[in-house]
Amino acid sequence: MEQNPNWWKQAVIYQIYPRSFQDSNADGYGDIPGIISRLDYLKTLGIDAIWLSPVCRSPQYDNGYDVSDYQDIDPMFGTLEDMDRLISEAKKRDIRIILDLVLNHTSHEHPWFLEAKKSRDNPYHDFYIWRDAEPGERTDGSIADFGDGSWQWVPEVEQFYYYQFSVWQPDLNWSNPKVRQALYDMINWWSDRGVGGFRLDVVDHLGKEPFQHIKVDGPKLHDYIKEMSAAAFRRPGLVTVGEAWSSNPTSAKLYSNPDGSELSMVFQFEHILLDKQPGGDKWDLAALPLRKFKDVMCRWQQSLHGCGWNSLFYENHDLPRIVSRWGDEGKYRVESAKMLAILLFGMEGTPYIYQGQELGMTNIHLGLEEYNDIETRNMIAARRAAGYSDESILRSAYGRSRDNARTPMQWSDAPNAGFTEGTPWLKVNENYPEINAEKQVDQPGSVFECYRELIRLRREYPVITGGSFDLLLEEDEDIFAYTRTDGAHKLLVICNFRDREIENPLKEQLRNMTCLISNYDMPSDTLRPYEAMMYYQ
Ligand code: TEU
Repeated sequence: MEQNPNWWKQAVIYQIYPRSFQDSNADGYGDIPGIISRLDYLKTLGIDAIWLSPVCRSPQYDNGYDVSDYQDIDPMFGTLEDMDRLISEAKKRDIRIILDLVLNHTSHEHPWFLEAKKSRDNPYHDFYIWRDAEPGERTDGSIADFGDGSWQWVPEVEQFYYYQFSVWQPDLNWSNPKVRQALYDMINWWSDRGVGGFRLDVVDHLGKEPFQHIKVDGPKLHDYIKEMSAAAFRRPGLVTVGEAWSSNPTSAKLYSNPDGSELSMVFQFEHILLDKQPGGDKWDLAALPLRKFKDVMCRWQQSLHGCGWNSLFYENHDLPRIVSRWGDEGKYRVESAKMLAILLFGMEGTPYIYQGQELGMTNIHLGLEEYNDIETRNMIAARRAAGYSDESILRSAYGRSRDNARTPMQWSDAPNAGFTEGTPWLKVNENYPEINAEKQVDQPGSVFECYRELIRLRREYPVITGGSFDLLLEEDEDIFAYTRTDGAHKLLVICNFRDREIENPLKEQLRNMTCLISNYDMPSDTLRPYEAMMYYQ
């Protein structure tokens, strides 16, 4: 694999949220030695690379997406030596480590910011984005809202700094070449340590123009990415994936241009944004409109074929559990978790599995006071102030809170699911005696074994990597079916999204094909609840 610079086109990437994966020192937080102790589990699953959510030093206001030292490990997770050991232990198992780079902003405790706010002529002042007070504007330190994005007053310099996420995450000034160079140097320092790739947090925000109210897709964005790529991403085999909520197939072709001038691929979120009320935000829940979902996936598959590259995912540390979201977390949990997996793994692109997805882990019911995530807490406060009932707020949090993904990994039926011998930082889902890794590894019929087999199939059948995509049964309200075709072979995937038995309009077509994987034991002419099949010829 080392020889092939595009290894990531056949690869499957596994995301670890370190604070929730495996605790090794009983402090209730997952850590790097804990990850090392679970590498053999990941090898059994068959993944090629691990995307590690941020482990750099951070005051953890946004769980590490607020970095105070890019070149050190947060003591919560271990030391730089632990990180070096993780890289080498993973390498022994042919697994690469992908670091999460938060380049849009730093923590307010980063030394650059501590310097920047000392005086207007400090050499680091220009590392951030400042504006003077307007005449008559309150300057007592309160948060001022300035249209798009927000500004926070700093008395020492009598100016506001700009931030797009929390007030503890001041935005870096990307128009300053010194900022960009400092970041590129840092990236190269990590590559020299043996890191195999990078996930770029909110990459579409890097070209922001706060004074023109532009947050994403700024005019200089792609120039910056090209410059960064030339300065830091041209190492053989390095994989890069940008998080780009605003991307569309046109911009994704730039980001993932096969000439390698920008990134390997981006995460796009068009499918993720479908199940909400029109005009509402992510907390205003709605069912998944299946036909729209099919259209969106089909458009991305076809638009990037041959001229870009997709990443394939449903879950990450910001999103709810997919089986609770688009499947059935009750009676048909196993069937629907596998159906969703089969659907995604037949597509063109690089699949990502978020920790616990391979077990069919579900959302968690927390009390309103138990939510930990900053985004959820802000929502609860805002909706209470706006008069929403606690019941409706809870429903939104259950459906969409980022904490759903952040509950500890369920390893076994031991106390705290085998995650920690201390008190976990966030509650373990109480379904862990039922849903855990120990119960699933090597157990025929488990969700884990389904993912393991899907990973194996991607390696064995080139049509999955390279075939062109065609949607079948476009108008069907219940079935998602498609083919992948290359010169020699055809793959056909058919999935029933409903919890009831329905006709299988493709049954004749399947007669001459071989079944590679399905989620029911015995064949049937109908499609049973959440039935999914992948056929080949
Ligand atoms: O997320 C970017 C982002 O836009 C999120 O705020 C997203 O809208 C939200 O989580 C959806 O629920 C990235 C990281 O993935 C996230 O964890 C960080 O909080 C954020 O950037 C700031 O760094």
